[in-house]
Amino acid sequence: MSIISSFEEYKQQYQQSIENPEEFWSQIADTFVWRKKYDSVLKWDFNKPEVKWFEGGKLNIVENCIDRHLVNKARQTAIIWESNFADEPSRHITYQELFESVNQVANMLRQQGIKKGDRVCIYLPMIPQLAFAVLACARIGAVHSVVFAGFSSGSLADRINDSGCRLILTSDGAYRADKTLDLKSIVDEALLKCPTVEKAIIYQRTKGKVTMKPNRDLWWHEVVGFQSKACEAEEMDAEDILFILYTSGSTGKPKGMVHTCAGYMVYTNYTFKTVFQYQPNQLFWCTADIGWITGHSYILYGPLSAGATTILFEGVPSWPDMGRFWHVIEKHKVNIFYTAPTAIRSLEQAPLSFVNNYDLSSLQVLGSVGEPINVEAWHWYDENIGRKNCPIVDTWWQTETGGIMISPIANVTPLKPAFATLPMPGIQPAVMSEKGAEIIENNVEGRLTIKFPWPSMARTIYGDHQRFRDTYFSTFPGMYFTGDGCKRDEDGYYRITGRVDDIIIVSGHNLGTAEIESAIDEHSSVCETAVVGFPHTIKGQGVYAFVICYEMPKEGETLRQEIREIVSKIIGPIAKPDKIQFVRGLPKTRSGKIMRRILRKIAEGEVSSLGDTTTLLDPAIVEEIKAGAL
Ligand code: 7RM
Repeated sequence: MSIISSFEEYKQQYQQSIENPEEFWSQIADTFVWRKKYDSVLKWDFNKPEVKWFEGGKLNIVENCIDRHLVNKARQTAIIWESNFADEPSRHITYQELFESVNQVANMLRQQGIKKGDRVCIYLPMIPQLAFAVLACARIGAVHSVVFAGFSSGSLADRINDSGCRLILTSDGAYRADKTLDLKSIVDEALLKCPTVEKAIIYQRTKGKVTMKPNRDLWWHEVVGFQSKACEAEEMDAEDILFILYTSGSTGKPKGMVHTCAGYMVYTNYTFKTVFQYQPNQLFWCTADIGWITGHSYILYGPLSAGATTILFEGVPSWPDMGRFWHVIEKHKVNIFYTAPTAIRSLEQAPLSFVNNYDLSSLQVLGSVGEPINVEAWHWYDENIGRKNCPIVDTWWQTETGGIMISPIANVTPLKPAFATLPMPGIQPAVMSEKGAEIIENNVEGRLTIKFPWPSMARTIYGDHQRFRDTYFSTFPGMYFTGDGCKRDEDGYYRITGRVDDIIIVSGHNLGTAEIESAIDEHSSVCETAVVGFPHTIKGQGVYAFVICYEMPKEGETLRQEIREIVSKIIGPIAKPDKIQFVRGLPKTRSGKIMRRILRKIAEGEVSSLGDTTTLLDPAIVEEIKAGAL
């Protein structure tokens, strides 16, 4: 499969991928190491739903991520680890070293009785051992379930129990900016409620005091260090489970999304190389945590299967100061930088000197993921970080999709700020009306579905296939429903407007909250906004905006008036916020997404029943917003 180097080529390849998907994907699959070649490329039935890619094929994803690179790249750096502490030396881990470290952990797991198919929970900070642990599981065919090391003991216990993990890999503590989090005590509390966990392996990161439970807890350095550096990889079927990753559901019970070996490998590798136009010897940095799908796919599996050098960053963007990202880019000469709008908007609040102190000239491509990026933040990123010299790939995808679905291809797709632009080859989006009919024309708006399978789609929800079907395949029978709303403009470009449960209907007009937010963000005093609907006696629903300003306004009325005018100008008078509350922060999930469910309750005046707020980044901010509600 030739790489795409012009927009013409993209269009041609897209066409081919739709006309003959099996031929298209088998050409890409043939670039990997298979122990046995697959018998069929694709079998599918979205009504069940059942999807099988590369059935009959046998492989191990770690042989593709590490072993095959040892011939030419044994001494090339696979992972650069950058500490939470700017003055702690970074670690350069070569492919050879990665191979040996992964094998030692894999041998330890086998010694503890972990076999193919067993579930292993990984609850570790962003340290090299997290990467070793993930790949070690994959090497022996154990199913990894990474839980972001910031979740509470209750959330951790729920996830462990849902998939029946037999073992957990964790650490004494985690550093987060100037704080230390006692991971081990969180694990201890969780494990009181987790009967399936037989062993806990503890890595020493913070050297804090921990209590070790006899017969259950083992120190990492005591059980890993002496292991052999060679380890036979398990032979896996293409459709064997590679991992489970939990994503929050609307009901509160997290969904264990199941990803399988071959399809996930093929698609994350393909999209990594295509979207970012990755070239050998470039340095790639994705700032996500490995606890999220973005980290799984674009810190580990995508870059490593491509033989790239990937950065693993333990720290936060704002500490020791707001220049940390830019410092790391200068220090390592990062070429491709992939981050989230929430990070961009928070760094935008700092004086520009934090950016301008650093030499960012190594940057060639910028990426964005996680939320719609508003036009204003897009321009800030383009001008101040990319110096108008780097394409921005606004990549739309989900935990469920495994890899990037709709996105520009760097230096190939003509960009439009805030548009995820066009589908990747092989991806067939459809815009659906509320009544369930596909809208064929352009210049439309509706619900985003995908009508044909792609290799890295989730196969089920662990232990609950019925819920998988109900959530994703029943709204529009025979199609995968993303839960997102979108617009398709006159050029066929997609703009994701947010979750459809984030749509407000004002006097019969459908308004996407993201669109209103983007308009409000255009005001020069506004840093970030969250918009929700609230019951309105005349209009049905009214628009309630929670607004963060660079500086808290002393007298809000003038600013409120200006904000209303901007919205009126950009979208129309219908979208003007009825209520504008200035806040210092917004309730966010730990991956940086606004929890509109909570804001909606506040806007509705139902403050007594906010539901579960334990997965919030900063629960205190909710109290503050409640107190100031209009
Ligand atoms: C990768 C990831 C998925 C949801 C998705 C969207 C939103 C993600 C974009 C975006 C607009 C984007 N997985 N989303 N990327 N919206 N533009 N480029 O974030 O499972 O955690 O979230 O995130 O609503 O459905 S996720």
